Amino acid sequence: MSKRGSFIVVEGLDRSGKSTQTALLLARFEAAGIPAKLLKFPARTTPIGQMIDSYLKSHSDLDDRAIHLLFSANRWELASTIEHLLGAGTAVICDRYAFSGIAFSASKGLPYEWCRAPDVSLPAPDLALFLDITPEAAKARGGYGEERYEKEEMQRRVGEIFRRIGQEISDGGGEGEGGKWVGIDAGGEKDVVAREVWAFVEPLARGIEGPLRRLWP
Ligand code: Z5A
Ligand code: MG
Repeated sequence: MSKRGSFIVVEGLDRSGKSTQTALLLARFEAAGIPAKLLKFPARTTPIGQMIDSYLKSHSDLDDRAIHLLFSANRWELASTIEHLLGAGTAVICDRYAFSGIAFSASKGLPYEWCRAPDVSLPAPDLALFLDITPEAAKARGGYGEERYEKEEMQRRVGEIFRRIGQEISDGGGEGEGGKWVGIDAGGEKDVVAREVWAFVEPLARGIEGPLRRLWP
């Protein structure tokens, strides 16, 4: 039986190096001759993504629940693309995913379970890598940008919720939930972090025999 592609998600706080590491990871796959595709959420170019982009840049305002549902809808827009790629044997690397959706909205005070609900039954990653960095170290990488969530106190609350998500996935054994969750010290040099990332990804890189799981069945 031919293997499906592996689904790898990279999460983390602002400036933890997600975009840097997902790009390096894609290059690793390409160097190894393994077909892979890099996706990023929010996917800002779709119709829903454009509304999210405008909100993040504070060009428009939206109710907290409305923007949460748009972030989730943005993932659903691409869910069938993810499934087709994986089914065709292509690995999917994702720069942020549903865990960001929960962490950011719950940090604003929305109920955790409510935040999870719209993402139920999205494709579940086989591996979620959480790039762990202190807000202070993240800030030292050039300070926070201009977008609306890039504030130290918000980032601190988001970090706490990410850790709760990771704990729940680990407690549940990962099976049938969010795949396996691994925390990585993202405070080191780029190539050091990249080597650690690859050490976790490499065993899955050439594909997976089992079926694709769903988030939070
Ligand atoms: N959001 C949400 O609320 N709900 C959702 O469902 C989703 C997202 C999916 C935009 O996300 C916002 O959307 C985000 C969460 C919310 N709000 N915040 N914060 P985004 O992904 O588009 O934007 P971002 O989180 O602000 O990502 P970023 O700034 O692009 O950070 P990054 O990708 O993690 O870092 P980077 O670009 O790879 O690196 C940042 C800088 O550090 C850069 O200059 C690098 O060269 C440097 N860097 C990277 N790694 C290192 C190391 N190891 N050492 C030194 N310097 C480094
Ligand atoms: Mg980024």
